[in-house]
Amino acid sequence: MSSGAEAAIALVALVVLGGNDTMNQRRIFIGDIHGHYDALIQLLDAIAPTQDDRVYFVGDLIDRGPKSAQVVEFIKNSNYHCILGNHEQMLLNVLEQPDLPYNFRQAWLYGGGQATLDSYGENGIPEDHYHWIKSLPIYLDLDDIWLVHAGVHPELPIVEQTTDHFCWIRDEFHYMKEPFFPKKLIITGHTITFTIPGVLPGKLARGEGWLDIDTGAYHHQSGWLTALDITNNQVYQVNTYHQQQRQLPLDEAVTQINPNKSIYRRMTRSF
Ligand SMILES: [Mn+2]
Repeated sequence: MSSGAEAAIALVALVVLGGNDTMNQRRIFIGDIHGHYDALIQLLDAIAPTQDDRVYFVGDLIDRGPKSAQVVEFIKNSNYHCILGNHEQMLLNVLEQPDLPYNFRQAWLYGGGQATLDSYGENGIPEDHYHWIKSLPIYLDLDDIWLVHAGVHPELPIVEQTTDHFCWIRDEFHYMKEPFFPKKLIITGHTITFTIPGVLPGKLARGEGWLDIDTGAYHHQSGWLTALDITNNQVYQVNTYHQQQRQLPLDEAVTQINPNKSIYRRMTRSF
């Protein structure tokens, strides 16, 4: 084949595929892991990311589950991307603020922090892990996708929003009537999907301009850890309780939230 013909075919392939993704390059998003290292490894075995794929974590690598230290060590040494979750934020607050009020310290320890400390053993959290966690961005703008742990405040410009908004928000975000970004999908973790009315354990949740992939890996009512291959609209899941694993199309794995239904409207706070 002439090089001119090859170039023409390559151009057609580019036009057909469009966007950021090519068939050889997947973008994969992984929900809150919460110390479930074994499930993470099982999930990555199922996905088998190549050097060309890009893998993103939504934060909350640590706390509650048994192997937070191993999860941090693994992701820190990979070429994957990760953003800050509220559990990493709590850990940083406890480590950095010796005068942090007692109840904040306790909130972290009882909210899963004790399991993280236990996973590090008597030597504690090594400095390189602390610096790596501290370096995590609070969001990633991937052009057509905006990755953030919890969401955004629907009524504030991005520049006025804080780490607390990005890491903690729930209802105001989930019951937005219109997408925050006209041309970006916001992908989050943080709120276990089945805590949103109408969503069953294991399902992803999708609303106006957002998609929540935290299916509650640590929670006894679910146990599902989720990865989303958004390039191919495939969902991979591993269960931390019975190690079951499954793969299904996104449309079958997601529950659509309708913010105009009364069941959702009554949960929206006024602000
Ligand atoms: Mn979480």
